[in-house]
Amino acid sequence: MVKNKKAFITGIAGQDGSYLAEYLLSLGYEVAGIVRRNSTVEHQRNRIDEIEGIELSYGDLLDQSSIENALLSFQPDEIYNLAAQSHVRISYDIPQFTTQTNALGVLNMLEAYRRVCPKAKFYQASSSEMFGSSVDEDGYQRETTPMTPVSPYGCTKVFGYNIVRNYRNAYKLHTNNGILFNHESPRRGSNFVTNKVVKSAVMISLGLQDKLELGNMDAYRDWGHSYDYVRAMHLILQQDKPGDYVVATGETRSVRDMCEYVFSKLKLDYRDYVTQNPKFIRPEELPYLKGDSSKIRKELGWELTYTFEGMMDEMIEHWLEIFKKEKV
Ligand code: F7E
Repeated sequence: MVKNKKAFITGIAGQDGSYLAEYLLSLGYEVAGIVRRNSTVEHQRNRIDEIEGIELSYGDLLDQSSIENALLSFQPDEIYNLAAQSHVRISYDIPQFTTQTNALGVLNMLEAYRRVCPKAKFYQASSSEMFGSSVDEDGYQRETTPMTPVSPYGCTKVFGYNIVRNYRNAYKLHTNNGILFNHESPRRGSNFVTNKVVKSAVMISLGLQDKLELGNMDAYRDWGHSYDYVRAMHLILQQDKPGDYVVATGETRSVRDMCEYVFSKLKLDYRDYVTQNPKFIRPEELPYLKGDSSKIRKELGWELTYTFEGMMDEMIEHWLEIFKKEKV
């Protein structure tokens, strides 16, 4: 009998962790993950409550013993390190925690992996935020674009990216970086801009809210769907040789364009409802992202299944269903 592959996921209760767990279970994997202890148990596992067959234990990237114990007992073939303090603006409020988790946490994961199960393959959730203010002359960011991060979050992710490459070369480990551009879904936290806009626009359309306050509406982002991006993570770990891959749609839109699309879908004009609040403006902004994902498309055959419009429509439907039920 063929043995099922085993995948270990940190950040399994997050947007990407939940899609990845579902996807790997559908491929016949055994899936385990760690979650952090939280005083409100009820909301902690919302995204994975309905998914059957995940083996969960308490753990934290900053608690080396918890990672080693989990890896020792599960003995994974693949490790996906998705756990992070992932909010860029909040990384200014809690820069030290962000650095401990996103930088030192990656090192802790690599050390535990190297000691306990070095034959496994390792995926690190690296980010387009690492490029910061760098853009190639043709208007894209790609694997070779210099990294000049413009946020504490971006700086921590550059450390994670580099230490993953260092462990690959120094210890001949199968460590990989997915450099993922923004990716969204109905499971995105509603303090990220896409889901904040969709949730508020739906509430406004149903008479449940009057206005929406945003920060910089002239920032451009390359927005894909989390489901497509977790398939990329899995593809990256199916290769014989480790590597680093940009995952992006290659399209860019401003926050303003995104608002216009969402509000007009709900037969509203965003200019009647959206105002700017300096509270949401970042001390230093990353103005423009557009990724060139030719490498993963050519080498690994990765393809998108969602368009931007399809993804936003799915998010609108999600919130309409929730708030219409609440109204009844
Ligand atoms: O902001 C602008 C904001 O918080 C997008 C994370 O997954 O992607 C994400 O980071 C843009 C920025 O995502 C509001 O200034 C305007 O320009 O949705 P966001 P992000 O910062 O790009 C990267 C790739 C990651 O790795 C991160 O983990 O929207 N914006 N007004 C706003 N943003 C928020 N959150 N709230 C506003 O009111």
